[in-house]
Amino acid sequence: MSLDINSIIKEFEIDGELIHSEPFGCGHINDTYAIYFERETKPPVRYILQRINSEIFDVKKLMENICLVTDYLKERIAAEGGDPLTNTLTIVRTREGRSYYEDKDGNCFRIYLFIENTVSYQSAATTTVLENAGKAFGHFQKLLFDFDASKLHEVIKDFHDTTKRFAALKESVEKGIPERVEAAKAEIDFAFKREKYCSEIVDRLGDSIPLRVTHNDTKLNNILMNPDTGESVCIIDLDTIMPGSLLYDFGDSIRFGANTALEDETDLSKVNFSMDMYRAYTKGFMSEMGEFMTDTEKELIPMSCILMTYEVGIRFLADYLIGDTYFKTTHETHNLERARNQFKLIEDMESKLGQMKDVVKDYSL
Ligand code: ADP
Ligand code: GN1
Ligand code: MG
Repeated sequence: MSLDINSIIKEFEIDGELIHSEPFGCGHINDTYAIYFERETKPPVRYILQRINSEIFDVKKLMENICLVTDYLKERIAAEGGDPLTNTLTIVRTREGRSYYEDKDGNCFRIYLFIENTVSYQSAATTTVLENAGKAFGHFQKLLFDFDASKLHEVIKDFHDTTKRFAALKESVEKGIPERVEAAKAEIDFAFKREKYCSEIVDRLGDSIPLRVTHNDTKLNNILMNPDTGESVCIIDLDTIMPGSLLYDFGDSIRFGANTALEDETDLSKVNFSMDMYRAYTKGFMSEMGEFMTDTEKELIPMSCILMTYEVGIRFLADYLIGDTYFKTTHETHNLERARNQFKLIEDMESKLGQMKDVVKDYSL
């Protein structure tokens, strides 16, 4: 979809003339653009403009969550001596003081300050980056420790309820495009054989696994990092902040960051689970959150990595079967390839589960 960016930006509290805009980043959900404005001082100032995916999100509720959380984080960040303008997202308001603008066709747009001098990694970078990513998400959990979870809307219902995700897969197998169901026989079989994983976290949530405020989409490319030091500057993509389990965040980071290849790599010989990356992330995360975690949470860390990889894998697979309605794709088999990639990673993790448990013990002291 091509956007009339000029007519969108005039709704927002931004001065100066728009001189350039370009699609930006590699997200699977929103349409993201960098937009550049001329200023008296050089270079031009840029912002992030996003068309929020209103097919999957209730935008009003989502933006209420983001406003509440970023306001809270800004206070906490200032109190610990950080910079509230770069260490969390800043929403640019509309001229009417709203956090987003909805056009006459129901398209919803928001603008964030662009956080400069940062990179977002698309695949496993170095152990230093992974250790810092672990620290960053652990610290993020810590900052939100006392945030009242009841204030937040559940923006996507049952987002990490793997049992319901499995039920959705089954339905896609029954009602999906027959040729695609046929083409994905081996992957469907792989997923069905592992149904037992589904209940590992969700059945204990709110019981031996505390309900916390979690990010729920902790891909490495949802952290902006300092390219020189590899340290985290800002955690972004706050769309899915909701009550959840710390294990969701841990497992999701590992499924992306400890993969030796990109998430859509089709040469599966390149897709392996890196113990070094896993160790580095565990070290960083536990240095921030270890003392606050329950024994059950610690015990389930390795399983959470398998589980979150499984959950995303079956989501890619289900989306392929029903004709790619959710994740952005560039070609017909894209979601199937992504599912295969995740399943290869699961096999590798399954063979290393014992070692993964030992690593958690190393950092639990
Ligand atoms: P999606 O939900 O589609 O993944 P994101 O909010 O993660 O969308 O944004 C997509 C990409 O845009 C990010 O991975 C990052 O590279 C970039 N990005 C998003 N927000 C900012 C920001 N405030 N400053 C700089 N880059 C950003
Ligand atoms: C989506 O928005 P993005 O690209 O960071 C998805 C995650 C998946 C991920 C798989 C709201 O993340 O749940 O794990 O793709 N986000 C949503 O790459 O569904
Ligand atoms: Mg993202």
